[in-house]
Amino acid sequence: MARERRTGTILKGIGGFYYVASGGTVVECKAGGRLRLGDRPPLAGDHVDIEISDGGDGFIVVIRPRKNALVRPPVANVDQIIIVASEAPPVTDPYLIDKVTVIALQQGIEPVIVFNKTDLACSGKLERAYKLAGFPVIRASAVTGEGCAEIAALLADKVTCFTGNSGVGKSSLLRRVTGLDLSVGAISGRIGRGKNTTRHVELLALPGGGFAADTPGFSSFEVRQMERISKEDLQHFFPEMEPLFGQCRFAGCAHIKEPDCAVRALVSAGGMAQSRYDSYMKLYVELRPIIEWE
Ligand SMILES: Nc1nc2c(ncn2[C@@H]2O[C@H](COP(=O)(O)OP(=O)(O)OP(=O)(O)O)[C@@H](O)[C@H]2O)c(=O)[nH]1
Ligand SMILES: [Mg+2]
Ligand SMILES: [Zn+2]
Repeated sequence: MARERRTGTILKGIGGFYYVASGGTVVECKAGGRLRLGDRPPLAGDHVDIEISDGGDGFIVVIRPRKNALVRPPVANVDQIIIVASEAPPVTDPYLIDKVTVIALQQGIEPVIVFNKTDLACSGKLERAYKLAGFPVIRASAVTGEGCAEIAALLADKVTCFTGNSGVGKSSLLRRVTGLDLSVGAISGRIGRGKNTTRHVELLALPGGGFAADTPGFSSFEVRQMERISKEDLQHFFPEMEPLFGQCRFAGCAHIKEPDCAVRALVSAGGMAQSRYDSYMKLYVELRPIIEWE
């Protein structure tokens, strides 16, 4: 029956069809019955085996094991998340950056923080906070092109999600870096819709290899993702705390108000940004305790 069997990467799923990048083309596929009805439906970013029938119809027959999967935006096999932030309006709330870095690290995804709109504002304050934490930081401007070569180099052969509060310049940067016309998109013409909708993820096949998703704002990183993290695990997703483990007076120190806490001493000494520590405390209160009554 099958004319041809191939492998590929799902760019987008919409209305029961999946658009699979395979060998330089995009094949419109349906999911085989078992996959469609299973509790793990195909996601953008999935590596799949497809079969193309004599009539030219594509079917996804196998989803390869995922190295990770984000809930919202729904995308699998993500290598890095580029968090776009800005000190010019709309100014980014550092708590939102910290929430995304925690989710990324928990999923084994490398976070990169890009401070955009440096042509308008760039105090360097937030930049220092993230350098202290050990994250890669890039200064950029979609207007002057600052940082764009660096971002382009990061994208090659990887799957990257761009996130950040609305208006921060995600689409502008992606357009400048890749040269792609994002308002049209590689496959949206075929689907017959205009711009990306916020409810769907579309991976763009990049001219230099790799894929990128222009995901909607931070709000799309739903709390559901955080539910898998316990209070006690949270400290492991703040890399600047790591060297201090075992140095607090109490073995089970939560680094909140215990005496002789090495983490709080680090914050006082300027080795951890106050904004990062504030985020830790805020998240600590929000997360569930490690004891679960299930
Ligand atoms: N001055 C300046 N303006 C920028 C820069 N980057 C983007 N802008 C402007 O900021 C506005 C928002 O940019 P977008 O690229 O649409 O922002 P976005 O993050 O994609 O926003 P959403 O799609 O709503 O999440 C536009 O008017 C851009 O022209 C920059 O580096 N410098
Ligand atoms: Mg946008
Ligand atoms: Zn402590």
